Amino acid sequence: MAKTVSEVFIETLIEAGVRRVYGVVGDSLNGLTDAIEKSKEIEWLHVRHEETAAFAAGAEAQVTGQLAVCAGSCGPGNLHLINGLYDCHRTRVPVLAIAAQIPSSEIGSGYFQETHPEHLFKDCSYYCELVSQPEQMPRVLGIAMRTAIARQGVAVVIIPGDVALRHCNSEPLSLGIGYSASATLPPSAALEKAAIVLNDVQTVTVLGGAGCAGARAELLGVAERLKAPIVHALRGKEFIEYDNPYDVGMTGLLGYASGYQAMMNCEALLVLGSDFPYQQFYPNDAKIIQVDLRGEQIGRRTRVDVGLIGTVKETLQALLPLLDEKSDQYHLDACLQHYARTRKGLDELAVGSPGHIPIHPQFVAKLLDELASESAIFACDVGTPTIWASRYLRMNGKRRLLGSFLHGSMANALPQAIGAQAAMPDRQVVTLSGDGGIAMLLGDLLTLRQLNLPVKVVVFNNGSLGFVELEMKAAGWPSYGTDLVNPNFAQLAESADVRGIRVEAPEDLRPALQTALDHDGPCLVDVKVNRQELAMPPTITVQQALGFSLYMMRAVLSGRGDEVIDLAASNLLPR
Ligand SMILES: Cc1cc2nc3c(=O)[nH]c(=O)nc-3n(C[C@H](O)[C@H](O)[C@H](O)COP(=O)(O)OP(=O)(O)OC[C@H]3O[C@@H](n4cnc5c(N)ncnc54)[C@H](O)[C@@H]3O)c2cc1C
Ligand SMILES: Cc1ncc(C[n+]2csc(CCOP(=O)(O)OP(=O)(O)O)c2C)c(N)n1
Ligand SMILES: [Mg+2]
Repeated sequence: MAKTVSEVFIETLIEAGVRRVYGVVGDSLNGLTDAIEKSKEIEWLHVRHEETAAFAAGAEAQVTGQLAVCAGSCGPGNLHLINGLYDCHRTRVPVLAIAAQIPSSEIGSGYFQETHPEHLFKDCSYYCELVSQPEQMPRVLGIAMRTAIARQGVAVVIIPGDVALRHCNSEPLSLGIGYSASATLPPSAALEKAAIVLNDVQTVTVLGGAGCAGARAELLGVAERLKAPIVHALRGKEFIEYDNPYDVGMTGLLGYASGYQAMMNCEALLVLGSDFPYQQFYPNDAKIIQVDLRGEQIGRRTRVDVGLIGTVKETLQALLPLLDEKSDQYHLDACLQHYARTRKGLDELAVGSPGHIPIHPQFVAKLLDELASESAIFACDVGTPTIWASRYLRMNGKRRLLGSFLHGSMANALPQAIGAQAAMPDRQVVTLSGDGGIAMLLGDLLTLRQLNLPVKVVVFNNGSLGFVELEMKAAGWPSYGTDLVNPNFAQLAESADVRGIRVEAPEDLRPALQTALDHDGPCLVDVKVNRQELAMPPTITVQQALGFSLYMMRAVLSGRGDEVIDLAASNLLPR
């Protein structure tokens, strides 16, 4: 019997190694979900919001390195995918989105639920095409999957429900390409130019990013030769920070003073696989050499003296023999000492004394770091959880840290944890969730029970949209619209048959986190943390300092002196 378009579609996914599709069902998706149901080799992961489906697929792709798939029904169903797909696309992970469409004969009539996904998904995909007849499907699907893999991003296949149900004469096709990236080497003249710059100066600092994955030995080798401190951008943390004698921390608004100073005080900056976005944190006078696989990324954030289009590993292998060994390491030593002081300062903030409430959020992150497994996958929400994760979670080459670091969307952690846990059932998966973040896609807490995913959700319950509150203060505004009236999230979890633990006192935190991590199933720990915890940038501009005192004045003038006292007391609170 001839197969349907849906059957061939799903068989093609299976042939390409896809084992899961995240989504919410709908009439226009019936053909595809029916084909999934009949197949033993692929699962439908039923979530409660399509945005979750897209974030989950992105997380799966990030932890496995392989193509992941999400789906939404026509109109509102696939519209809901969009924010998550932006995140996947900007994070450069291979994700295929299936956007079901209204019946093909109705397109253009303003029919019920009609949208034009070709336009809507354009900005968050490399490929986005409508399948309007059965013969077209295998080729479009093949191109979509290859594009997602080869360009590392999102591809969208739009398919009307009626087309998915028609007969298809083709067999499932094989992609013919694998998942591993090719090595790229810059021309030797460019390498020589870079070597001349690096040999010519006394002090070099390396800024490393996510592009350093898999190039650890080469990175350390070059730092050793150049006596160069290594600063990392947030997405490079996973690969760069651990067991690294040249590590001087992160830079940026959430970064460390030591990372900032190491970059500002060098004569040459070697940027390796990083698209660190904040221009103000690049040095003005240093010579800059940038290595990036994608030529178009070079010079986007700062001017560049030598740009090398290449993969970090191979480029450094070729560059190393051209570099003279630096005889003096005063720059490295000074940066390392500064880092040790900064680190000590941060660690001193991450303590909790019995009886002293509210709990410092740093203490929660530090304990989680201590108690989580060697191969834990963490997902941190955008907001202050990103700060605590970047400062207190230690990576080791096995642990992973997921976030919405490039797109910066709230509510990413729980959906990403769903995808990571579904793809890696044997790993411990832990979220650092904001109370704002968890509430935004709260419906998918139910997914943990429904899909039996033993994710551990840790809520930093500060009763506010804290990160924005901090931004408002820095800019001189009194906080407005940032209050959150929260339920007891632990009780709420319990009502959804997810284990819930509420923690209000520092002495209860360790046992609570341990219980949660040991629990054989999903668990939510709701931790009441200090609202006014300052996370000041490593260097404060005059503008920001002015803004800050302005906040104090405005707060007093608007009769909110109590809040100012809170704010000041935070630094004095016993730890
Ligand atoms: C609330 C919030 C606050 C933040 N604050 C900070 C902060 O203070 N400090 C900070 O650092 N970040 C911060 N971030 C994250 C920031 O927005 C960026 O996402 C991050 O700095 C980018 O890190 P990256 O350069 O390592 O990764 P990416 O931006 O992903 O860049 C990686 C680069 O490497 C290239 N590449 C990939 N593979 C290879 C390869 N094999 N060889 C060569 N090149 C390769 C890519 O083309 C890309 O250009 C914050 C995010 C949030 C949400
Ligand atoms: C979808 C979305 N909406 C709004 C914002 C702006 N924003 C960034 S962080 C943040 C507050 C997050 O609050 P919460 O999750 O409670 O974390 P906290 O900072 O309080 O720890 C907001 C509103 C955003 N980044 N994404
Ligand atoms: Mg909050």
